[in-house]
Amino acid sequence: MKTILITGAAGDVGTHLRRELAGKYRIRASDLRSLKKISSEAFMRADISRMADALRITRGVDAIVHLGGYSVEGPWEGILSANIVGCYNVFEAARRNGVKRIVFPTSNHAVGFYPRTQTIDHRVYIKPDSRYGVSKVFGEALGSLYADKYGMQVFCMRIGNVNALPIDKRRLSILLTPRDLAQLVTIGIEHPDIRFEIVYGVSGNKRSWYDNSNAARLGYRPEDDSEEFAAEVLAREKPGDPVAEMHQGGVFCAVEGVPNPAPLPRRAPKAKPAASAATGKSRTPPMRARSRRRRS
Ligand code: 15L
Repeated sequence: MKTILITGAAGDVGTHLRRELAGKYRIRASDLRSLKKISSEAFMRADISRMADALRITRGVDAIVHLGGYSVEGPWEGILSANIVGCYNVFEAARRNGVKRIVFPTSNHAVGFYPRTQTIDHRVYIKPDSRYGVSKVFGEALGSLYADKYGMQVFCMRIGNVNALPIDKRRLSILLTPRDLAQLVTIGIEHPDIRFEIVYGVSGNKRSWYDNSNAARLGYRPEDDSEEFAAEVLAREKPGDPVAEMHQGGVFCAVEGVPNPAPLPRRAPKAKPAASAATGKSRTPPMRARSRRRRS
């Protein structure tokens, strides 16, 4: 069984992923914060803005899923240390420790200034919508460098919004359910031909504004589509800032700080249970109201 390191493991995305991948990989979870462990999981507390910590947590693993860092728009100092210095440290520590495979969850905010009327693929020029988006572009660029120069295998997923269900109109286009996330991450860890790839981390949403043919080429077959929740989501949608409404990145295009996204409605609609392509069975608990945290 492969050992994988998940940085930022205490965050929302990390928590979904650890649950989905439990039993499939030996998981080493790492975060700045302490974490309620899943059984048989190892936990290492670490501050990735320190190279010594990055070296310690990346030693002896087969692959890294690097979720750690700021997960929304925020002050430059925080983004600089967590997402620029921290991201560099994780790539460089992986190289020094001989870890070849990195799955890098970048973000829709690397290209958030594209208009919602445009369908974009993985080859478009970057259009970050925030300092956070710029930091994700930095991570993609670093991945490209480490692939070309040091032969690392880097799988970048421009993630939309990881959630069991869409929380608003924009998220109808960018929802990524936990089991689809797990399927994509598994491709990133296992696919034999990855050198450097960019895909979109979204479910098979009817309203998607991405041409995700690169993910499909690598075998991604999303199981979920936000559309079944569209009527309910649209019924409660209120008009927003016109700049946010026009662009894929939404409010990230219009403001200086983004509280991590709107909490789910108190009563969420029921999910249809189904098997996970990545794991054989879904470990996703029933959809329920959840609050959001700031870091992943
Ligand atoms: C992201 O990149 C964030 O990590 C996540 O918290 C959401 O804000 C998401 O984008 C989004 O666009 O909804």
